[in-house]
Amino acid sequence: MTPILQRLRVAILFGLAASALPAGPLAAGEKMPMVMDPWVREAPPAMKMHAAYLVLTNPGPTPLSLVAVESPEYKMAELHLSKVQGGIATMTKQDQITIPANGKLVMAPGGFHVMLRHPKAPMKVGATVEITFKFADGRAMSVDAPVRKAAGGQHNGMGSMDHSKHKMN
Ligand SMILES: [Cu+2]
Repeated sequence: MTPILQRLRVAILFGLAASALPAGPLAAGEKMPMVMDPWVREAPPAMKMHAAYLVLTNPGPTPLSLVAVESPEYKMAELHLSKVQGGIATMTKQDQITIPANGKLVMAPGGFHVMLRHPKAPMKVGATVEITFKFADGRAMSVDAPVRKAAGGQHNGMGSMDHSKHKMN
């Protein structure tokens, strides 16, 4: 990536982070978690599951427990973790994911992701998906994630697993 593109990308990341508005009560001195670079991977129209990826940072001094996700564009949303076991890609629903104090949770192809199920309308590149994150302490925050194609070169790689071949457990 050229330096100019790199700077542009950083500016875009900051713009997206700023759009993550807190939706719950916030105690004095507490800092809201931030979502950076959210995106939803475009899938063939027949596929009724889409994965969303992003980085969630916890700037606070206590661990944060992410317990649920929702999206008005989908009938269902779940927290998932992809793994490869014995050469088979599997993904499992996570009841909660802990984000360490002053740490971050990276949701990326091949690992944690938001599993969006049953889109209410076709989701193509250019569409926007609203995702709400709910935490165990009652706080919630929403972000807008654009639908994008998978990054170049990842199409057949381990990092970009095809959810239609996943075994659910
Ligand atoms: Cu999944």
